[in-house]
Amino acid sequence: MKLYYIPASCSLSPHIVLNELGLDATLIKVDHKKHLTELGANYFEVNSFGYVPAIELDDGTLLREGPAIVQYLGDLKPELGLVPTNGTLDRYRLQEWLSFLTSEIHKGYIPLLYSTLAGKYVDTAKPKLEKRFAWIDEQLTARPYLLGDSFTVADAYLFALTGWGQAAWLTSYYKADIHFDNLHNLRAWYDRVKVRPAVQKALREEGLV
Ligand SMILES: N[C@@H](CCC(=O)N[C@@H](CS)C(=O)NCC(=O)O)C(=O)O
Repeated sequence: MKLYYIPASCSLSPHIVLNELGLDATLIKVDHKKHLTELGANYFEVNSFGYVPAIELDDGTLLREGPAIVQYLGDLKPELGLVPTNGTLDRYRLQEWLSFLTSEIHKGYIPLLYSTLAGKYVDTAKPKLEKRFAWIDEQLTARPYLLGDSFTVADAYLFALTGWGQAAWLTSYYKADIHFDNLHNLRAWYDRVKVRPAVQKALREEGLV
């Protein structure tokens, strides 16, 4: 299996999941400006949209979209509990989180990352995003992970996204300076997830630590 990734982007989520599962995958870095893989191939020929993550299975099948990819990976080793069993309410709860993260948080960042183009819209978009993070903070009051007592693929996705609000290179250049200083549950959750060996391995493999 291959994972196409851009360091520190949303593809960190399936990267963490691969490591949590102990799956052996070839990591292929993509240059986000030139859309060339590190092997020199045109990435648009892999994914015509040009974005990561994408995984290529051993038979050549390509799977796109982070929320689908992490569920596919989690289902390869259900015994590790990274995804609840298909068809259960918990599984729909996971999908509820993944949908929320992809549409409300991930895409909620876009005006901040393209703040020059977005102009005054940033003034609307940023408080919306902050409100959503505050809501996540509340959800974490009584539980250590998004779905309850154990880490799931939703935590891997949120970890990739929360990193954007804190990375100095993003916050200084863009208007993505979302701070979590007053969101104590989210801060504690972030620190808890960050020390996981699979997360540390992914950060090292992407050159982020
Ligand atoms: N709908 C996609 C969006 C993925 C996405 O936005 N990827 C960004 C990185 S976080 C990317 O590859 N941007 C480069 C580009 O679009 O050319 C998903 O959820 O997987």
